[in-house]
Amino acid sequence: MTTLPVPRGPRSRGADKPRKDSAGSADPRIDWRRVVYHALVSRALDDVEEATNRNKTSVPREHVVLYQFSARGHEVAQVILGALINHRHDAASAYYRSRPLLLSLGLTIDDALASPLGRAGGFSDGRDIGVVCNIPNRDGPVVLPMSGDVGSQYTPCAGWAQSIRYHAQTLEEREWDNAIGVVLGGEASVATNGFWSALTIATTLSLPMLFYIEDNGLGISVRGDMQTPGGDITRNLASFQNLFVRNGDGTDPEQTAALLTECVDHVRGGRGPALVRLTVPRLCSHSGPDNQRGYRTEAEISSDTERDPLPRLRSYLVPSRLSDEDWSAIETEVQRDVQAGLDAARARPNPDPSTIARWVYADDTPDSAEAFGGLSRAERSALGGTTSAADGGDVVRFAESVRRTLRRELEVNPKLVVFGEDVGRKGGVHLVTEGLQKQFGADRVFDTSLSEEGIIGRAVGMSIAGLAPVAEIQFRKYADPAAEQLNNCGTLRWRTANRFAAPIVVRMPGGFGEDVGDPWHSLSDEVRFAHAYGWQVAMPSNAADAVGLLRSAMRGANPTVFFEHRSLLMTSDGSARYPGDDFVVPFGSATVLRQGSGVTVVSWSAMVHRCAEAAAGFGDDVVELIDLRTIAPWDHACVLESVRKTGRCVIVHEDSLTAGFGAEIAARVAKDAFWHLDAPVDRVAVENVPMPYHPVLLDAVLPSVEMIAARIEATLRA
Ligand SMILES: Cc1ncc(C[n+]2csc(CCOP(=O)(O)OP(=O)(O)O)c2C)c(N)n1
Repeated sequence: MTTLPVPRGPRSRGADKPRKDSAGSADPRIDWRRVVYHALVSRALDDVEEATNRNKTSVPREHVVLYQFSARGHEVAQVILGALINHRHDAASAYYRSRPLLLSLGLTIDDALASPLGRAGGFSDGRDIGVVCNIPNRDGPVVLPMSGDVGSQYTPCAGWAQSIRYHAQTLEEREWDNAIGVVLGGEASVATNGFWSALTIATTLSLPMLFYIEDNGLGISVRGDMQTPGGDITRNLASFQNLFVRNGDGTDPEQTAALLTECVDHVRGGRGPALVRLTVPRLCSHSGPDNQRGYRTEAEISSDTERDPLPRLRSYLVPSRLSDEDWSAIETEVQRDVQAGLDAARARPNPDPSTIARWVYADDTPDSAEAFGGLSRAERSALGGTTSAADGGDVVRFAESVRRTLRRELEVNPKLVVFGEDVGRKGGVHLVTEGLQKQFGADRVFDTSLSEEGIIGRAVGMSIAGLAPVAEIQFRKYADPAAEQLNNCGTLRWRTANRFAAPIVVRMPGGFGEDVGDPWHSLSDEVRFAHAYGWQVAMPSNAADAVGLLRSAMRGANPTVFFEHRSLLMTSDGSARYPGDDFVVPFGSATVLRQGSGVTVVSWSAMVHRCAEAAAGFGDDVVELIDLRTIAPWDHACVLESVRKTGRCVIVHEDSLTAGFGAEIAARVAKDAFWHLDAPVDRVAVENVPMPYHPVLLDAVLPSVEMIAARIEATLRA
């Protein structure tokens, strides 16, 4: 990974020696020449993009920005903030209007212009909107990968802030001391789940995290008083415990500098989180396609224009701190640099379509670059693992096998952390993590606040900070509130063209319980994760595979959903011989549980046991039973080879029939083994109803041994 260049722009002579004069903060961290330079660059970039887009008909199509977002009006405050994000392990989690901040943190003008044009290279290699940026800086502040969803920037930043403490105190890497996480958001974003989830995490744990709210009064067209009553989040948070709150005018350079230094010093000094709201004008439409004339009056637009922070910055600095000539010289330099950047950006080639499938998953070939996030390749290979199960292990329950595997990984990997609701003191509602907090301490095995978005977003931030988070979602259904973070985690490597990755492990109990079900605790719906980009999905049917797959995930480079079926946790069905402390099962390798030449039965998780019972009724060489073990990736080679031999295929799963994962397998078999088929491919699954509570109803919806046997029989006769 190359180190990014330091921001360009003139550095004031003597900027490190504070001068106490009437204009200009005396804080040596704020170099006003650089503030001017970056604020003017940002404005010039918006000018170029907007002018080009306005004259669409007269410029070549490839020079038009397809999705343009301007930061006009937000520049000065952001660039002052950038001057204070200066610790090697600081991170900023930003959003689409944050380009001024990024310029001050090392975004080059070439990249800033080339990416909106969708050119090759840059922070997404043409895969993402140009203002959705990232900076994987290993020697200075990092900009976490942004996302398009408003509010999703908050909880990963809380994860980074918690990791600062973990690195500094638990791992005793003292160079992390006094680092901070800074999250940027507009005033509309304070209405999102992510904002409140991160605020809860940061304040309950007293994390080094600064919330920077830039209030331009509009969320596209909706006014701020729809996002928080009265329209001022700081008034409403005035009594929030453990939060230092400041409010001010983001167009006033002196006030902005004073408020930001006060907040940053508070957070950096270990006194807990802070939130600052700065009012700024939005001197533009929301985005290129938006015509604000429909919802803003001329009077509103012109009153915002009068609050333009750039003339105010000029009159603040000139003549007391900069001369007229100084200012003009910076303007000339900006014009020159932006023109050079534009030429360089336009000269870049388009991205290469043949590479588009790269980076959905990790490429572990030694010559491919390492992404920022997760364990390094060297750390993972030092952990190793064996695919041979140890002989003579004792028979363990599924729950015990997961606990032992977590315990072992906590022992050998100091970067591993285990967390979720009730996971710490209680040991989890399924008792899978029982005793782990006592053994490893509350910094490594901990309870979280009740927010699944917080659990997953925090895990993403921790993973990017180099830790190995293993999060528990208490029941599969309760992953619903985390859908946005889960989806963004899965696309993270791809959309940053391998600059970042967050290989988190998410343990998720679900499916019907022993004799009981209901629509909340018994969902399986694993197909959703198989459909999501970038995820591995493990569906183990027994304790030995659970050990191997969970370890593979924890030592791997891709995010993984690890499904713990409730009916297997404490039953003999789920039990198996413990396969050893270093046992791994590779993803995408099915196991043939029973050989046969009459019909192939494919299943996974709890249904494997019902299939095995049904298969036993057909004599020795009839049913070939395949336990897929993982559905993303899934072992098509094994299934196809078997179907080519048997000519018949029945797929059995607990998830709903319609668009369940069986449909994917059936389609593949129909295409790639068509000429070998002697009967239609059949699927046995729940008939598209939610899981009911009463055992009588539960039995009526779940595929039973008898039902599976009948369908095997019918397929054999067809
Ligand atoms: C989760 C989500 N919902 C809706 C949108 C569409 N959207 C994009 S920006 C925006 C308004 C955000 O306003 P604010 O947070 O105040 O930031 P500003 O654009 O004013 O800087 C909306 C509704 C989105 N991107 N993500």
